[in-house]
Amino acid sequence: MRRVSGLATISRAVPGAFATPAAASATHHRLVQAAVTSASSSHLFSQMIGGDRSAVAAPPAPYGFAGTVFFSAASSSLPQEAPPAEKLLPKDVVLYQYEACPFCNKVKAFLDYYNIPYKVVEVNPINKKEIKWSDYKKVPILNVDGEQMVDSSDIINKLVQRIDPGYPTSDADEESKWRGWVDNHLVHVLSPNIYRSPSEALESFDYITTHGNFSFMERLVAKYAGAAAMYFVSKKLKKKHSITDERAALYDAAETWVDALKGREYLGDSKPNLADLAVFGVLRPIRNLKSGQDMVEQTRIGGWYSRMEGAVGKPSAIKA
Ligand SMILES: N[C@@H](CCC(=O)N[C@@H](CS)C(=O)NCC(=O)O)C(=O)O
Repeated sequence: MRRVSGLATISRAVPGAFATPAAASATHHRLVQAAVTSASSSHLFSQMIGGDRSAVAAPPAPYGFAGTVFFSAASSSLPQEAPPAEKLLPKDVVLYQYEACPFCNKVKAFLDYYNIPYKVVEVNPINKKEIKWSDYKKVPILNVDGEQMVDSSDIINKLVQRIDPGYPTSDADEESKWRGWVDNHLVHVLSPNIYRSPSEALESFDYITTHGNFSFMERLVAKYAGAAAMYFVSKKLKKKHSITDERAALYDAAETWVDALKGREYLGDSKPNLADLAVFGVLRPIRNLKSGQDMVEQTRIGGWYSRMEGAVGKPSAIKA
């Protein structure tokens, strides 16, 4: 059972700490994106590896992405501002992850959107040998030029300040509030949904074991034992988070998010902000599961989700 619970990667919905808010203006975002695009095309096009990794259909391991950001786009920045100082560019970014982990996908949505090149190490959830070197026993772990960063929201907070020191920060703004909602509410709705019934639990574990780092035998055992275990665990999680009807809670969360957009393309207005990236990131692993399909069919979230897919792009990565 200990081993099985180690496989239940999606069920670990631990709220993250928050710090970086951001009422980043559309202008600010445009500047960031412009710099990213120019930097990425000039430095890193050669590293681009194509790869469609839409949730279930994705190939087993990581892909990476190419690009690079880094510059200081302070509020006074002009579009023709010089590119970021070379010293701000991360040279080596490695993400230790589970492919189906919502927190890891949140970090990846950020890296992909900002075209930060990264390598991915798929961690075996049973023995975790790939992260034996670290005292932190969860994923994601991001190594940025040798510095270990942990906890998805903290990672994003640190990265955004590093690549874009002018990014507005405040604990009290709309962006911060919705990032908190992702970690404190949305993630808790996911597990009860993807393990709702025996068939959905099996579908989820088929995805997890197909895309995760398992040995042949682990994969066989985990698919069925994991699905069975998580079916029961999800009922406990439901209770713990006071969820009575898990699908209703998922639809409600999706509608709540659409309401938060107030008719805007993104929460960040004409460009996604960190809250858009967080919601998109945690939903991406479930999008092609039955729960994600139901969510898109039964709520108004589909339009925004498709825009996010376009804005973030298809993740591709370099396997470390
Ligand atoms: N607050 C953390 C939560 C991370 C987390 O709970 N990750 C899960 C995977 S989704 C994990 O590593 N659980 C421990 C395990 O699998 O043994 C974050 O936002 O990064």
